[in-house]
Amino acid sequence: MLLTETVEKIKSMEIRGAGRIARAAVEALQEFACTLRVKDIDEFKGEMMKAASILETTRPTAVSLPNAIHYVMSGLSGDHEVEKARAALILRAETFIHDSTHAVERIGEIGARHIQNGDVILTHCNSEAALGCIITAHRAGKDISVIATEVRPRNQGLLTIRTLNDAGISTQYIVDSAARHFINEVDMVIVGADAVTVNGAVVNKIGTAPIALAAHEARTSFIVAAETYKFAPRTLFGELIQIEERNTNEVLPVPLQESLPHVRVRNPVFDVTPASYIDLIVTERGVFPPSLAYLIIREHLGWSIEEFHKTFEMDYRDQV
Ligand code: RUB
Repeated sequence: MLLTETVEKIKSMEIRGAGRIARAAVEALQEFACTLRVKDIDEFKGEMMKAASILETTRPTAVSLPNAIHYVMSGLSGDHEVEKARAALILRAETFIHDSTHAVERIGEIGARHIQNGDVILTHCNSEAALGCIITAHRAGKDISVIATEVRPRNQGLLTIRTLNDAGISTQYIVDSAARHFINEVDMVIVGADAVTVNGAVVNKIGTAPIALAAHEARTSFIVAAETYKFAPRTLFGELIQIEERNTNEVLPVPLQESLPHVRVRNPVFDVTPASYIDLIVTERGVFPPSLAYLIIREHLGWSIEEFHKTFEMDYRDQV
């Protein structure tokens, strides 16, 4: 079943990156809804909620995941007949996948306008939104080059350099700790986001914040490419973004760890870049300074303010 498979793939990071995680979860929910055989609407909603909860806990940081699940599950609220509820959910799933794919393309077009001929761009991790900006600028004929980091411990930089290589973009590959060394050769940093909080802070792959600090010190532009469904509505009500810590064997092999009993390995996967280090956030709805995060959460996530308060003060589970 796609649901079980998707849960495993997201947990193991075979499916990774905030946008891809959200689309995969929505596809799994859609397939689950299509194949679910139940006796009545209560059972249908109950089974869908269980599936949604399982998917939502696969990775804790990427806000695109609960936002996407919330959007799809909200389709269930009004209906009392199984087939109508099924159809509403499937329609929402299709809409999310379509809009999400379109959002990444649109971000690429808008972000590419900020890239000038001759620019050297540093990127960290593997973000389809950030790479979209770079590749669109290259396709528009701009002569650009990229510095891509390795991204310890999971080496997502390898995915990035393969994509850039396939696109024919001249790229330098560096270890994460070399970012400061090269920052004066860089015109612009472009990264993606797993979450944007109401105060405009950006949660992204561990190592993003020190790059932002180096860029700030060097007066180098720091741009975040993030779809509006990466903005975190619950931060408006005081909820903090949970920073995932993964298994320490990603950092040091277990036998080596065991041979060092006084050493505790830590493996946080994301960090928080403060709004003051971010010049612009490129979304599919346009370009915003991070100080306008509240506006995006309020007006561009697709809910009216009344629905917004109602839905985010409670869980979608309370509503369906
Ligand atoms: C991925 C990561 C990416 C964001 C944005 O971390 O930090 O920069 O998710 O990616 P991980 P996208 O590899 O741990 O999932 O723009 O593709 O949504």
